[in-house]
Amino acid sequence: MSITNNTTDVFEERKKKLSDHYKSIINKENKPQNISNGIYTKYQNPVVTRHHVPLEWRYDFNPETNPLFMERLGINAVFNPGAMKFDGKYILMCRVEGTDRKSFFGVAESDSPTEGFRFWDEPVVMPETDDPDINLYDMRLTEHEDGWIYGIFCTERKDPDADPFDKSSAIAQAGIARTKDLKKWERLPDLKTSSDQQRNVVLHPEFIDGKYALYTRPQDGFIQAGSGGGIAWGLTEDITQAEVGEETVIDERLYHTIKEVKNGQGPPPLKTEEGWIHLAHGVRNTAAGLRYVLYLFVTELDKPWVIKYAPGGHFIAPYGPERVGDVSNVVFTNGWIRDEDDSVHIYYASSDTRIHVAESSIQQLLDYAKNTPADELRSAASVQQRVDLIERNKKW
Ligand code: M1P
Repeated sequence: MSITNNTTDVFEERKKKLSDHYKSIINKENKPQNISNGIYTKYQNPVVTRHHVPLEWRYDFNPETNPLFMERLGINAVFNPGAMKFDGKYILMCRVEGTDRKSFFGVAESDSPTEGFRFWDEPVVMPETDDPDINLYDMRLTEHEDGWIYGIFCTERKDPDADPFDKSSAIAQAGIARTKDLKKWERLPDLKTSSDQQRNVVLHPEFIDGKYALYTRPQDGFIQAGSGGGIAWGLTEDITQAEVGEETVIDERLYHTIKEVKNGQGPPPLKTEEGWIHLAHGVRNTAAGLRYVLYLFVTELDKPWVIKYAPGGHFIAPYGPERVGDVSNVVFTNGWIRDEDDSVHIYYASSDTRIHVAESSIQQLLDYAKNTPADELRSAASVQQRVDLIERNKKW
């Protein structure tokens, strides 16, 4: 098809072709991968990609103003979703990134946890504070026992103290909003902490001593943790004027581990009889740049800030095609959904580009947490763990 054709034909042909492609994407079946490690099963196809974004969000459908049916507002990537079950549907609060690099939130919904996700008709219109966000992303959804659904996300603004020629330095802080229906949002003031930079802030779903509890991630720099020690914990009396005075590191970054450079809490933790299951990301540096993997740990039921089980190594890492994308060698999560039958669907993004799902259960996650040896921080100790396993296996 050439643009020298009759423009009415071009418009109709292009619209049909793109609509057919969109339909094929959203109706694509998704099957579990054949081989799994028994801890979780990854699915074959991504569950949401930039191609899932409705054409109405991208194209001008008026033949007079867009005779060639050209894209007007492109989408670069869809990743890092918050997740929850709402009205019986699986909901992904996706980070949608336009070609202008600005992220915003869009809800994708399905009857199934692993396929059939479709965006709602319009993206989320998030109110701004007096200090407008330049970019916002990575919402964690928490159904709090106070009755609200909270969305805590990163709000990014230019560093006001940056040198005039420095067009990159930014300040990241935690934006807070709440809703009852995921459509109408009440924006609350941003979280106040003493940290220069805050990303990966997550609201704990229950009150602790009558206070709201937050997982934070203090950092000195936008990229570098500096003196920031890891995932921290803090309390605030009033979520409508949220302020955390003291941040206590509960899961520190450590030399020669998967969380050496930095880490961050993923979704809100899942409550079980044996404690709270947490999923987080850990970052290390390599000659090819930062590598982001996911890891899991469990905290005490009555003290969610105290670690009970810390299995060594990564839980999910980027492999195969997941390794390639806008920010390669990254997996990141901020959403999972636990069902009534205790199945757990973990939504993770690869390389800041698309969203995948891995299926597990509370039973599998607890078994993994309790029976995977901790990282003993030396090669010789790791070899001994493996030799012990081989030795025990000789009896079988
Ligand atoms: O690019 C990888 C990830 O980088 C950031 O995570 P962190 O704050 O731990 O460095 C986030 O911006 C995240 O969105 C992104 O996926």
